[in-house]
Amino acid sequence: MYKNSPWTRVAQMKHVTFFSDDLAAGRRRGSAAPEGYEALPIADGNIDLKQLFLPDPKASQLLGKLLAKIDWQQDKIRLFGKTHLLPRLHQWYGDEGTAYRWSGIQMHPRPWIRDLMALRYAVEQDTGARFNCVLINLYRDGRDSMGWHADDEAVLGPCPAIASISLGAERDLLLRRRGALRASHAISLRHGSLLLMRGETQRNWQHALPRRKKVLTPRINLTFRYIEPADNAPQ
Ligand SMILES: O=C(O)CCC(=O)C(=O)O
Ligand SMILES: [Mn+2]
Repeated sequence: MYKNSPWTRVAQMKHVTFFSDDLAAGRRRGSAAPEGYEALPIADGNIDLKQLFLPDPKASQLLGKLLAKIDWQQDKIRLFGKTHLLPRLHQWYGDEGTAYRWSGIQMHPRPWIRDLMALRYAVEQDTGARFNCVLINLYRDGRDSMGWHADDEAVLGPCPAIASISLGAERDLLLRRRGALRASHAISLRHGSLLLMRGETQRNWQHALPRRKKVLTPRINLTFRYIEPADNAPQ
């Protein structure tokens, strides 16, 4: 059933528990995946994947341009009274009024560059969702990572659509039901893929990008989001 599917890995990964009732519950999911996307059978959320959103050579050209053009920054966060460098670099682009704050880091949007604007329109066309900002992460190699979290900041609204594009090294994205200690799905995110999280996904699930020491090459991930612009926000 899962032959040639990105979800195959779930069954193969020993530390992963696959709740078979997710499949049954998956039938209760809300709206269907956009055309050309494969829906991950999770309960109480919608995660859809298009493996070849950007086929090569487009994906590789974009990877090269972003690696060179983005003014990457490495921020620090405070955890349990200690300051740590984030294990990745990042940058934030968006329309005016889309400042974003998470884990104590305030990001002001840089004005769109042409390649990112073109990508934004392509993503909007393909998914049917609207986006006005993007967080771009650079994982320099498999030692860089992102911890468990949900993209559930209030400015994103209660059921945000988040479009996540991966370029470069293939990495695993883990998903776990909120509160559960173990991952219950792993998705292998390939070069040029687009993963769309929507509906109640952020409310019910967390995701993480774990270290993978064998990965020696960089990966860029872009998550397009929609924030109600600050000027129009209710007081
Ligand atoms: O790199 C990824 O695939 C995940 C990125 C992510 O979760 C985020 O930027 O919030
Ligand atoms: Mn996230």
